[in-house]
Amino acid sequence: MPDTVTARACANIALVKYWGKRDALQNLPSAGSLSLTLAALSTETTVTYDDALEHDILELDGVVASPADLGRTSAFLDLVRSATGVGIRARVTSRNEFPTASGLASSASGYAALALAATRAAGLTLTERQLSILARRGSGSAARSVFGGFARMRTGSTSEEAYAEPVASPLLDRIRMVVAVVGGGTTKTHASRDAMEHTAATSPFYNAWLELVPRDLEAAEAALAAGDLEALGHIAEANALAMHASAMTARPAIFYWQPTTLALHNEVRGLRACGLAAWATMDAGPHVKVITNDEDAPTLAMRLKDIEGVTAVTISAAGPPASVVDTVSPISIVSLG
Ligand code: 2P0
Repeated sequence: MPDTVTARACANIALVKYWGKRDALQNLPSAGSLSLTLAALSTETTVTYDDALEHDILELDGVVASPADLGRTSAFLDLVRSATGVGIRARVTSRNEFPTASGLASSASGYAALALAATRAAGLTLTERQLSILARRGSGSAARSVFGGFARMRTGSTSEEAYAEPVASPLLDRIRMVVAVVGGGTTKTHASRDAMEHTAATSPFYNAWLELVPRDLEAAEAALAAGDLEALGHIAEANALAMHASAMTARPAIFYWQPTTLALHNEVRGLRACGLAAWATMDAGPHVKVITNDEDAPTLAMRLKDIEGVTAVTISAAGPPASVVDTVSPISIVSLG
């Protein structure tokens, strides 16, 4: 059994958002979702099981993790331990290779990389589908980061049916996302886990959101199949705005927008009116991600970085699936020594 495994996974940005659960314990989503995995936003995670440890240890970006982050990671590792029957505690080191101070730290890439490293280090090789189901238990969006390119999340009627799977599209090679970071990543936001629960519980628009998602998914998948970036972009932008409308109408409201967020949306709409491929999406924070193509991405990046309050701009192509990057087994340690 290898002792130490390092895995890498990329974050993903949803084109049709996941916003609400039907079962918080199993982390089952209320509706499907559709995403693009991004090469520029990756996480590398190393897991070592060590029988000398009395409890799990977690280091995030070079710093000892908070008790809350450690607790969530330990609960996730318990799922792996119960699957393997191995009770040994683990040392987990995770590093986000994201644009500096981006505030885009992602549970999606984090739990996808952890699911892969933790199972392989325990001697367990899961299928991609099993890995996606396991990653979902850590974070719903992580189920999608097991895959590269476009991924569709299924709601399923049981835990075993709630997994992501890759979606082929002729758009894969030329689609780009331009990520515009607002406020240097320092802006405090509501954690998405609590925010989606609060929205589902209190927004009068939440049912409308749930009715919309299957329609947007069907239209987005048709656009992917047809290679129609314009149709995909319009659906993604409208879907993100609908998600935010449901959050804003929660009581009390969850409001992720900053003045710079609105300025970015206006710029994207203006550039689109001038003929550029540009559609905005955003998640549980003030940052704006612009769906575009390889040709228009550099122009967009130049325009967006000049907007007041934008602190970083990154262009990303589609990213690869989660993968093991390094394995150190006890045998190789002996032979090296
Ligand atoms: C998404 N988000 O589809 C949506 C859009 C944020 C806004 O998935 O509670 O951190 O861990 O399952 O995965 C963020 O939610 O939530 C998210 P949990 P997660 O990307």
